[in-house]
Amino acid sequence: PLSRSLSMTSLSGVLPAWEEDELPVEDLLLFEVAWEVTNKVGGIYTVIQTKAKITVDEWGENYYMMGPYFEQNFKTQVEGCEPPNPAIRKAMDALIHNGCQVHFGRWLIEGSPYVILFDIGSAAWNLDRWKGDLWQTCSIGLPYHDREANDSLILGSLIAWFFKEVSWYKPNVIGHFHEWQAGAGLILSRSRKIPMATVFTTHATLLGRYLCAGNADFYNNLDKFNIDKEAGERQIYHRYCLERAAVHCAHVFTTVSQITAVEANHMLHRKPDVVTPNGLNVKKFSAMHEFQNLHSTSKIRIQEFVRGHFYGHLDFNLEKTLFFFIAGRYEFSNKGADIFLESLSRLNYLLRVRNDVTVVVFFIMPAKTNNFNVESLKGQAVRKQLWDTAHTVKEKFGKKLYDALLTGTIPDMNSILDRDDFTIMKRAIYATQRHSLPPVTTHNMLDDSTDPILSNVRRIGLFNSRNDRVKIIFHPEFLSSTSPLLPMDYEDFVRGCNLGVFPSYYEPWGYTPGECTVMGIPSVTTNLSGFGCFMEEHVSDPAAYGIYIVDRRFRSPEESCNQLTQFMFSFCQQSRRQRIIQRNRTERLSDLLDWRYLGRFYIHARHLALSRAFPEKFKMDPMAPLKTEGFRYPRPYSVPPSPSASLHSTPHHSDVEDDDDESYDEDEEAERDRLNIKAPFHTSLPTAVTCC
Ligand code: G6P
Ligand code: 1S3
Repeated sequence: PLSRSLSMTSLSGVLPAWEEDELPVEDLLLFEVAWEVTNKVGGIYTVIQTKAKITVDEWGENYYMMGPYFEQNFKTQVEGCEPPNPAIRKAMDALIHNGCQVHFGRWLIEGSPYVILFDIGSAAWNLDRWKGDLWQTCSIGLPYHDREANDSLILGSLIAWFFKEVSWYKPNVIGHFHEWQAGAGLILSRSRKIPMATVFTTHATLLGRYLCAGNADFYNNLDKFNIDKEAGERQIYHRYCLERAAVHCAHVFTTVSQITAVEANHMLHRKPDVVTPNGLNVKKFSAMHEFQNLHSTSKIRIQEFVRGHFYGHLDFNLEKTLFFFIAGRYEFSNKGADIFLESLSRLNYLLRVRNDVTVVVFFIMPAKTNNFNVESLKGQAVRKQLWDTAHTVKEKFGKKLYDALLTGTIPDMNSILDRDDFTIMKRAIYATQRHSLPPVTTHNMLDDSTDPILSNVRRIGLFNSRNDRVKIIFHPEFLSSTSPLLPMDYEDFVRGCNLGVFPSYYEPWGYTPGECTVMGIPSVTTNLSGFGCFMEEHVSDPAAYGIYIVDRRFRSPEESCNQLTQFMFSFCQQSRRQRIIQRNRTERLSDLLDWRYLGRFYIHARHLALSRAFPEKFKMDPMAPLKTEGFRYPRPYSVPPSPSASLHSTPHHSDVEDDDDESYDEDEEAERDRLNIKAPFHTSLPTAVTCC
């Protein structure tokens, strides 16, 4: 049993002081429940996986994550062990003795949190009974055919049962449930009056996602939707009921951004109590320029791939080629791939008329495929052959040169290569001839004719022809370092790119631009994404820091396309030195996205839940809620007031592309900015923040 006093001032110095005299808390346990614990499906996995370290640091042995058991995931990610807490062991045994399999171990990620994983299949024989319980308790009926909803009910029933068993030992329990798939556990625990504090976090609303994907003018009609009817028409009424019931049963309801808070208020009819923005586990390098060096080495690897992919058409200068990318779940319009393609066609026109830069754009979005296509694989094989040929000739040349020098002569350069050497070189060059254009997609698509990206590429005519200054590569599979085509993992790939472009229409948070930011890579986001709004709130002149925010809220799609085109075109007009300086600024924002700063909002949500569930034991000052408002990164020292002007007048502006001595002015600027900016977790929110 633990003995823990809730003195939160020691954690962050931020939260209102707890009345410690009244809070000798014994046996306080935190359980975090999500479908994505050890099970990567989407963004929630990133949240819980990156947050684990700070939560373990705070809670130690009293923190447990709970989710579904999948044999393969367990074998590859979890080290099985015995639960250290007897209450947990006994609760697990109660389920196991009734035929339900429960597994325990340490998740092998940073922080090594304990995980309790429930085998859905082993308990499936209870499904009909548990469906009956759900119906009796809250009149929610689950249809036979919805496997995902049925599985979430099994998980929820097992978890509520587990909490019931734990409650015999009378600990103080906090259950934090993520997203509707974990909602049943919360609903059942509350309806069975298990004494525990509950938090429910939604990372998106079911209806919001569906309505946006259906091209509704969502944000202008938030208050006009008949939500029950909309859910019914989309055949998600039962899921929406689970989600809404969980939201209303929770002591504390949170969501990941302000924009989703507004959405939740309309779609779920409850205003979130706390906004819990998503953070990352930021790693700082001891050498300040290390991330720039990593950009350089990763970029070289991408250049190699591009050399192969465009063999026979390499009539553009790779030194003047920029790499843009979009990545994520393949939701064509929700993720903004529609306006991105439209803007690329406009950018292509502008670059053809006014610039010598080439842009290679990667679309990394998984779709149904039948593996890599032959043309893409051949490209890499041809590149390899050219490399081998060059290497062979170089070796022979080097040996002859060496022999000549040994005899004290300078060889005749015209005869140092013989006919055979020329023959192999010519044969290698002939092999690079191709009769088709470099392929747009790297894989054989199963739905080639109806695929939205390919259909739009056909419409705008960006076929990688010689005249195009914008080239497209659609890689419809997530990246892997074991790929025979582009052997890089996602992180290395992002580091090697110049700009991430994420012009989402529906994006409750959006990890992709955040991941770019902590690696010092500029990105485009929107004021409809949680991340974009967060940056708008906390950074003066985000574009100067390499965060371009497209207005998709108050402008028409046409205007948003023009704005996105303009952002990309301005980016292309920067010199290398300006890009280097901008990357340094981007990277400086990473403190703002660090869980060490953002974790405090989770702490606040938990405290609020405790004070609501057990008001006699836990008290909070209701007049001092934690806010994210207040902190703002000032405009970088050297940037003039207009963001567009800032692109052309950063210090020591040079148009010379290979002018990449980054040491002088950016260090000076960094020093000035450091004096100007107080990193957020050196200050204490909400009162002692640095304001502009
Ligand atoms: C980093 C490296 C430089 C390199 C530059 C390329 O800053 O430290 O040596 O020249 O990246 O930047 P670019 O924006 O052209 O990819
Ligand atoms: C959701 O995942 P998504 O890509 O379906 O949750 C993520 C984590 O909170 C969030 O970043 C994203 O915007 C949501 O959409």
